[in-house]
Amino acid sequence: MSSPILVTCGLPYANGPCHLGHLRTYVPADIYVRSLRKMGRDVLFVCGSDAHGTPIVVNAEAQGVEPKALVAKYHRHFDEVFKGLGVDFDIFGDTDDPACHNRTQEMVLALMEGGHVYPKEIELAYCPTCQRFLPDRYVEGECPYCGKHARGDECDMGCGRHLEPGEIKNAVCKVCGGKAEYRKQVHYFFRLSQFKDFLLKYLETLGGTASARNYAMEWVRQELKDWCITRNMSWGVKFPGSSDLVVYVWVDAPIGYIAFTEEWCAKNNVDWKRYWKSDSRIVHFIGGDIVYHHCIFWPSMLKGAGYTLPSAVVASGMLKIDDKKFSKSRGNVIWVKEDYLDKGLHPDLLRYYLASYTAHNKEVNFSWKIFADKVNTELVGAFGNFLNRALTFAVKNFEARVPHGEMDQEVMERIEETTKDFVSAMEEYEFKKATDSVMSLADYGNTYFQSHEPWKLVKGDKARAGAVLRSCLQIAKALVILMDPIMPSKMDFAWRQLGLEGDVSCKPFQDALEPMIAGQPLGRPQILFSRIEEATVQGLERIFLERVEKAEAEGRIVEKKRQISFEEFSSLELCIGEINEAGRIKGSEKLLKLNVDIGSETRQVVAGIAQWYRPEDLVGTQVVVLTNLKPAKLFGIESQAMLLAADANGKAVLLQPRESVKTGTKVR
Ligand code: B3M
Ligand code: ZN
Repeated sequence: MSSPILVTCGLPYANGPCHLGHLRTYVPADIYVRSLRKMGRDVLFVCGSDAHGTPIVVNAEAQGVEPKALVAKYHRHFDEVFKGLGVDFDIFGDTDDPACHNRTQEMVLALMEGGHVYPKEIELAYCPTCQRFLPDRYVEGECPYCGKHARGDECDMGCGRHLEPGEIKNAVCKVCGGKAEYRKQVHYFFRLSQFKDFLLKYLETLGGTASARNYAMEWVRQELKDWCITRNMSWGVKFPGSSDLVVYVWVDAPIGYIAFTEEWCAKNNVDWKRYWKSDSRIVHFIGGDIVYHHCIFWPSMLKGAGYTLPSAVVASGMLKIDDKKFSKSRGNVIWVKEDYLDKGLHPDLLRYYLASYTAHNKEVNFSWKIFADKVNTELVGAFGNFLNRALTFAVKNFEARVPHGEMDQEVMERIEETTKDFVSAMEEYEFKKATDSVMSLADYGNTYFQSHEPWKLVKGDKARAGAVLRSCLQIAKALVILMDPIMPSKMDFAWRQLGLEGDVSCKPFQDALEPMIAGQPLGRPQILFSRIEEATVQGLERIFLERVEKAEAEGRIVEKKRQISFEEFSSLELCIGEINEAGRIKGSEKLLKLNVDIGSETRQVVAGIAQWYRPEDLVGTQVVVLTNLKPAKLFGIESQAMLLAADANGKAVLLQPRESVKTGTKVR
C-alpha cells in the first residue's frame, strides 16, 4: 500500500455565512479527494471552523453574543452548506475543540524547548479609555511601510503587508474611536528568521500550484522577520504559562489540521501519527490570499516542532461576480445557501461551473447568465443529450438492454486516452483540463452517434446498429465514471439509468474500460439536466441587483451619518493665513501658485482657483488654511497646505474670516 494522503482545506472563519468565493477552495478539493479515491489511494479529508481571532470577538461583541455562540452558529451553517454541496469531509471540526487546544499547547512547548520561541518586551497600542491593549482588528492607524491607513494586522488598503503587533503608527482604538497610547509588554516571538535556509530548500520541492511556491519564495529571499505569536485576549488558546495571553490565531488555526486528524483517528482507531509523523503526503487547499501563512509560517512551525511537512499547497484564484471584485459591503456577493441552495438549484451545476470555468489559480468570473449558458449548452446540450439519446434508442429498439455486437476498438482507445488525460490532469490540480477531457468525450459520443446513424442501420442491419449502440453505451458508462468526482449526485442518478450495479463513487476510473455486458437490462431514461430558462436567470439576477442597490443606498446613508470624534476633528490643523504672493503656473489653466503666511512660517500652496480669481486680487487676502495635509506635487510644484473653499456648483469660493484677525490664528 502506498503512503496515506491527507487533504485539508483552509478553515473558514466561523464569522459569517458561506459565499461563492469560499467554494473555490472547497469544491476543487472535494473533487480532488473523490478522484484520488477512484485511483485507489488511501485519503483522509479534513477541515473545520476557525473559531479564534479578533474578527470573531469583535463581531460577537457587536451582536451582543458570546464568541462561542457565534462560532457554533456559523459552524453549523458551514457544515450544512458543505453537505448540501456534496463537499464530503471525513471530519469538520472546530479550532475551539479540546483536541486543538491540547495540540497547540504541545506544539508551542515543543517550539519553546527547541529554542524557537523567545520573550521580548515591545510597545503596543493601548486604549486608556477602554483600559485594554488593542490587538489586531481592535486598532487602526497608519502603515509604517507605506503610510496608508491600515488595520492593526494588515495594510489592507496600501502595500498589503502583514503588520506585527506594535508596528502600526498613530493608533486609534476601534471600539471607542479614541487615540491610543503605546505601552510596554512582554510578548513571545517565533524565530522565523532562522528558518530561511530551510525554507529556501523546502520550497524548491513543494508541490501544488506554482503561483503559491513562487510567491512564498520571493518573500523568503527578501526578508523574514521573527513573528509575534501572542495576543492580549481571553478568547483563544492560552499561551502556556501565561494567564493573560493567547496564541495568535494563525498559530492554532493550522494546528487545527492536526487536531482534526487526531479526532478522526481517535474515532476510527487509527494512529494519527500515520499522517503527521510519517512519510504521508499532506496537501493543503487554500485561498490565494493565505499563501504566506501556509508556505512560510506553517512549514517552519512543523519543522521546528518535528512534524511531517506538507507536500503540496494548492492555492486558488479569486472569484469575481459580474466581472466586479467580490465585496460584501458593496453587496457584490452571492450567498451559497440563501441565493443558491435555498433556490432549489442543483449543487452539481455549481460544482461543474467552478471546476470547468478556468484553471485553478486563475480568476473565475461568475454570472447567472454564464451559469445558465454553461448548463444549457454543455450539460443539457452535450452531456445529457448524449446519454439520453443512447438510452432512448436502446429502449426503443433493443428492449432496454445492452445489445450484442462487437465493441468498436476506436471507441475503447478513445476512452482509455480520456481516462489517462483525466487522471494526469487531476494529479496536477488541473481541474478544468480534467473536466474538459470528459466533455470532449461527450462531444465525441454525440458525433459518433450522429455519423454512424444507428436509426438508419436498425432498419436493415440490426446487428450493426447494436454494435454502434453498445459502443455508445460504453462511452456513456465512461462519462459517468469520470464525471463522478465533479458531479457526484447527478452521476449517481445516471449510473442507475445505465442499469449498473453498486455505487458509482466506489468505481475506480479503470472501470470506464470494463465492457458493458451484452443483454444486461438498462434503467429508464430520465432527464439528467434541465434547461435553465431565461425567466429563472432574470429572477436570480434581480435578487443580486437588488442587493447591490440596497448596499449602495445604505452606503450613502452611512457616509452621510458617519460621526467623527472630537479627536478626529482636532487632528486637522486649521488656521488663518494671508496670501502674500500669487501667480499663474505656466501651462495650467486651473492652478495658481500662492505664498501664504501662516504666522510661524510661509507655505507654498498650489490651488485650483485660477478660473475664478485673478492673482493680483488675492494678495493681502486672509484665507482658511489646512496646514497638516501631506504635501503633494501638482504640475511639478509642491503644495504644502490647502485653502478651504465652498463648492458652489463646481465653482470654488474661498472662505475668509468675517473680520480681520492675526495671521496664524487657530480655527476651531
Ligand atoms: N481562517 C481564513 C482565511 O484567512 C482563515 C484560514 C485559516 S487556515 C488554517 O482565509
Ligand atoms: Zn502599507
